Amino acid sequence: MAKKKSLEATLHEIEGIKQPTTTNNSSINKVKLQRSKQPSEKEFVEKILKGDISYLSRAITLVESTNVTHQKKANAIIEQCLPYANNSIRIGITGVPGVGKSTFIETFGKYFTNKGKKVAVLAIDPSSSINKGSILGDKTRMEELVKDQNAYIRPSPSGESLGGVAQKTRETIILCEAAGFNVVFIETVGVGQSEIAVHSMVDFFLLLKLSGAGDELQGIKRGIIEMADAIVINKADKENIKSANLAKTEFSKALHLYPLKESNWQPKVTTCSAFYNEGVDSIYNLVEDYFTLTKANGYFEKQRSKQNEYWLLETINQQLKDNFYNKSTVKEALKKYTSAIKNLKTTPFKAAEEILKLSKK
Ligand SMILES: Nc1nc2c(ncn2[C@@H]2O[C@H](COP(=O)(O)OP(=O)(O)OP(=O)(O)O)[C@@H](O)[C@H]2O)c(=O)[nH]1
Ligand SMILES: [Mg+2]
Repeated sequence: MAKKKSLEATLHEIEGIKQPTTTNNSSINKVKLQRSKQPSEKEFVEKILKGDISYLSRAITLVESTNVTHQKKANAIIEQCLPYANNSIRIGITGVPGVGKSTFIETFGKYFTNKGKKVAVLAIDPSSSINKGSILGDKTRMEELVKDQNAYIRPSPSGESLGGVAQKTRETIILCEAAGFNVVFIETVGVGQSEIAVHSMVDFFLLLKLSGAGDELQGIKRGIIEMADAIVINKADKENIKSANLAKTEFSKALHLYPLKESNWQPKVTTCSAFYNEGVDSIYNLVEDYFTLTKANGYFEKQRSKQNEYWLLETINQQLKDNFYNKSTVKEALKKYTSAIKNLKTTPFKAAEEILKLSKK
């Protein structure tokens, strides 16, 4: 009985406090109405071109939406923004988790905003498609940039395939550029596939590394080194300085073994401490040199037009794949043939041939 009483006591709630009277109902309704009202395409475009961040964010949300009506609207907005885009430099930053990408962008980004540039930071996070997280969820690592009037940080969209996320990021670049952002950073975690996606949407590709004991070149994919316009050994501070300099020498030697790039740019190797802001100024100069060179020799334009071609084909591929795998007949056939393969009733090749026939139906 005593037990029952104490339970009752636990469940007993004291009377709540009254709502303060300072919030007036008509202003609440006004805010609600404004939130529910979807601006027209024209309104979106006008506001974005004026650099309105809240409209930019809402347009990006439309881009990221899987709702067909939203996507149609997003496409129309992007198309109208397109003539105003393209006027920026796009920089990709990659490296293993924890190498200091966000810290680097925070420090490096400030160099640009201090010179009056407007910086947008986007991310392609392959892990977000798996655990629906986001590498930029922790905006705390960009404390300064977050507060900067001239910076805009957008966490990566989640819950999609890498191809889908990459495409949305590319569309987001267009919107950011139309909104006047003239430096776009794209952060991606170094796991292979995502670098290729980022490389195909940026002008300059920067690989962040950590110096470690032993062979510096071990475990690095050749392809990623080939893509890099600069290799920066981060965390070159305190007791790490010596090993960072050693790593720099090793990478410089290694890079000289690669043929000269089509851009005519000799990739650079340098060290920095993003955290203590050491050596970051020379990376700023190096990036400037790169853009001076590639804009003068025509590579900048050429690469962008090649990237457009790539994205045309990539989008078609993605769409074809999605359409195919979303067919209920294909889903059923996949199930049926997977078990047939398991039971050694058919081969993967024969099964693929049969399933592919469904694409014509
Ligand atoms: N000593 C030192 N620490 C650093 C430096 N740069 C970053 N760090 C620290 O390294 C940790 C990871 O930094 P982040 O910038 O979050 O690394 P990241 O590459 O963005 O990590 P993910 O987004 O998780 O892939 C943080 O604790 C930073 O403070 C540096 O130059 N020197
Ligand atoms: Mg990060």
